[in-house]
Amino acid sequence: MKITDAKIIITCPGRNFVTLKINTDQGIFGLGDATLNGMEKPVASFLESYCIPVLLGKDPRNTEDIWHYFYRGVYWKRGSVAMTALSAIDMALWDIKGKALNTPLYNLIGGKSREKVMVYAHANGRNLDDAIIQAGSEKEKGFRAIRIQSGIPGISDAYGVPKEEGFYEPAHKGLPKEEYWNTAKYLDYIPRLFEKAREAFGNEVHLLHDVHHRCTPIEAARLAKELEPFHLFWLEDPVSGELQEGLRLIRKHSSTPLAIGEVFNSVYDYTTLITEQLIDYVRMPLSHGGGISHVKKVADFAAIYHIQTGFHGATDLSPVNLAASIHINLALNNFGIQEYMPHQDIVNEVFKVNYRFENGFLTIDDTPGIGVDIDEEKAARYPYIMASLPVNRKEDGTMFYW
Ligand code: EZ4
Ligand code: CO
Repeated sequence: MKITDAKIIITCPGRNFVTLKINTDQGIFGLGDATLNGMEKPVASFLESYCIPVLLGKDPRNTEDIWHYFYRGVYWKRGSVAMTALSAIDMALWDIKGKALNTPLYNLIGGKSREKVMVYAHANGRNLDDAIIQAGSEKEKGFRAIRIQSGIPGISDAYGVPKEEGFYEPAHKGLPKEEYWNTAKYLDYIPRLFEKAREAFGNEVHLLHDVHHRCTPIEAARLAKELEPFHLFWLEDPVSGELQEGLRLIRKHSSTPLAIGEVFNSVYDYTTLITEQLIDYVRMPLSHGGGISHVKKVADFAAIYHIQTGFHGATDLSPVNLAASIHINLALNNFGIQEYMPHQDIVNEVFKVNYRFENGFLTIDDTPGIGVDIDEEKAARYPYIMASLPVNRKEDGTMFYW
């Protein structure tokens, strides 16, 4: 079997998605998600100008060797752009493998450890009361787990919290918007939000919260400690994960479970976090973390240290990534939870999906491979529109993590 050609499909049904389509001499094709929010074109360009020419003629069944070719073999390794490209290649090759063997992806990576995948919803409120209302409406839809974010009085933009009703979309059209942040106000507000949430919902639902890397380790330790009485399922990205040792400080002070890794792209971002058991959930998604070949290894490595998975799954990861995530979630023994925000209806006109949400869980059918298809004619109706994630400054103007 040989790779004969490959192409990039960029489409913007409400938001940009980049899809890699790899064709073979046996008429089988595979799809991979190459979307990196706000940096779609650099990934597409790297695939087109370097990866695709290198792939031509290779046997698509050799997923392990091809993965290492683009990771070990290249001199300029890693980075979000290159790893998103490699993720898309790996995903497409596993899709081909499943189709060639006439079996769904989960059968190639261990079979089913469960029939359905627990997911968590997003509730984003303009303020505390609104956040409780939004969380209540997610609960009504059947979700068993809800991430709650809220606007903070005195902070003009809280990341990802829309000012008006509508779809969640942290990226804005055009160049990056500058947002301003005040950690003291945030730290005062959030424990009250979760106190209210437990009053409203009792212990019936799992509650989650995302800090988006905006605390120092000691600030995060205070937050994790003050949230302890409300028994969060997890606190996400409490600090930037760049300094893995920083998590030791949070761990020393609190039993609130921690989740990290949506911006990671290699197992080497995780070695200290996993071996010292400094976190409880790995979040590095298939589409940014090296695809199925690599994320499966990270998940297995985490399992040895009693760490579970909770993969990133916001709407800027395409249906191809979500479907592939469901396959791996079905297979892994140490699956924890999957992030899930439904895509807009027009996204599901372009992508034909094979998964379904019901009562707080996602299921997938047994179509061979990943099981998602793309309608290229419909994709062409929605041309690329530049959009960027915001940058974050402290109130005095200092550039800050987001
Ligand atoms: O900020 O997907 O946990 N989920 C998140 C997401 C990410 C976006 C970035 O593109 O933090 O909302
Ligand atoms: Co996050």
